[in-house]
Amino acid sequence: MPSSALAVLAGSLPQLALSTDPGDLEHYGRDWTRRWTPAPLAIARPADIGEVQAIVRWALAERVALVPSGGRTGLSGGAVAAHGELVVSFERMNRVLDFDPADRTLTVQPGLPLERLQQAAAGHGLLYPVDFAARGSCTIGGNIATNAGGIRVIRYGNTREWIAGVKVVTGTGELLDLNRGLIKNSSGYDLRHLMIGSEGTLGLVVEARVRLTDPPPASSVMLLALPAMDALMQVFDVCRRRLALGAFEFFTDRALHHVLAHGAQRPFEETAPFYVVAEFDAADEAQQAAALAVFEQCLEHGWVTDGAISQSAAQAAALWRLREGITESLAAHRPYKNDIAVRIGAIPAFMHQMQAIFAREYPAFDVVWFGHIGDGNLHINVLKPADLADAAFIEQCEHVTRLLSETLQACGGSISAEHGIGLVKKKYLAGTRSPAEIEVMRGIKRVLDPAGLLNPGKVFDTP
Ligand code: 2HG
Ligand code: ZN
Repeated sequence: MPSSALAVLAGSLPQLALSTDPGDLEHYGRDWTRRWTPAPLAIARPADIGEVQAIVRWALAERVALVPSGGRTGLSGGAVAAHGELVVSFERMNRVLDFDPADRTLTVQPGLPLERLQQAAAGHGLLYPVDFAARGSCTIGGNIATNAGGIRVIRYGNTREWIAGVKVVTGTGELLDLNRGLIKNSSGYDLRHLMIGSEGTLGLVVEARVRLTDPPPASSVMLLALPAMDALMQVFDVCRRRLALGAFEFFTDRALHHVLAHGAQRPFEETAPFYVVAEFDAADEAQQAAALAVFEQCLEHGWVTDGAISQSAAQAAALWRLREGITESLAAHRPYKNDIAVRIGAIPAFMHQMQAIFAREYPAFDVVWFGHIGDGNLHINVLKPADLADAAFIEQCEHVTRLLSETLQACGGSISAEHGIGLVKKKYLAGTRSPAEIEVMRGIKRVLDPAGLLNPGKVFDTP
């Protein structure tokens, strides 16, 4: 890369705090995937929208690719900079700009961590309801880029539902102010929704107006032990009918094994192949009694063999830790991750098919299933056996992912539910999106980023 180009940028925008420090290049050049060696050109930390536009114009003139960077907690390589790109970190654009009480919206900068956004909403007596374990590190800009989902999608939907407006800088340096907080706006294409989930390939999110809602009702958490996979759907059905569910998550005994080994407390002695964590409204005695009745009904039918219901916020947090601690407990094993979506009705057949494939192809793999049963989003983490070389492991996992992709294609599922395509899943995009769809996506990319400078190589390859 021409270091002269960097000198041009540093000369025209000295306030960018450009860094080429090797520690910074390493730190900002990767996300939570650990497969690529970070090799960015430099790190820029713009402080406002004008600086972001100036960076894009410089990138156009100098033909330098840009990688937007939030909390880099992504699991698909969407924030990886491994080919001399300029990383545009939004960590200095991390403020809440405005609260609008009439519209119940917060206007925020992209580098604001999700947890701080949630706290800001709570400070106004309201709720920003999108939530997941990486809340302390991930940022709202990254959440928008991947249309992040998480643990409360069954009640509140994905990030998309909560973005009332977004400002983006496109690959031509143009600033688009999309939807401006309107609830109804039937004036042509909703470009806001095109930007949400585009993984930084169409525009850089430089500001967002997020919608808030009423604070959550008092809730309790139930942990259930299930003797068989098919019971998952039966338990979900009865919970959905009889409780006001806020979350319905599951994990397997392998996930519990790792999370306990990582320091979590065993909730009860009974062991089982599957576990459910269900959060439900428990604001009054009737709702609490309904939860007990559901538990008893599940026991009677043999769908559940043991369980616990939280009696305090601390107990609820301890039960949630069993589910939310899974990713961290697996990290040291360098898992190969899959984040798939199927229609809820297709879950049992899909799980049976995939379990048969793993048993046939790689019976020695430690395969850890968990995720968001209530919205059809399953995480399948495959752990690297100690005696298998990295390259061989990836090759074997990619073989399984091809079979996974075929299985998904057959049932109309998706190779990415909430983590994005990034670098990790782009080989399999064609199993989820038709050639005609991908061609439309390429056309949109050409309009908004004609020079192909925005996060190139993510989602699909561009010339
Ligand atoms: C979760 O649901 C996250 O906990 C991470 O989406 C999933 O680590 C994973 O595979
Ligand atoms: Zn998830």
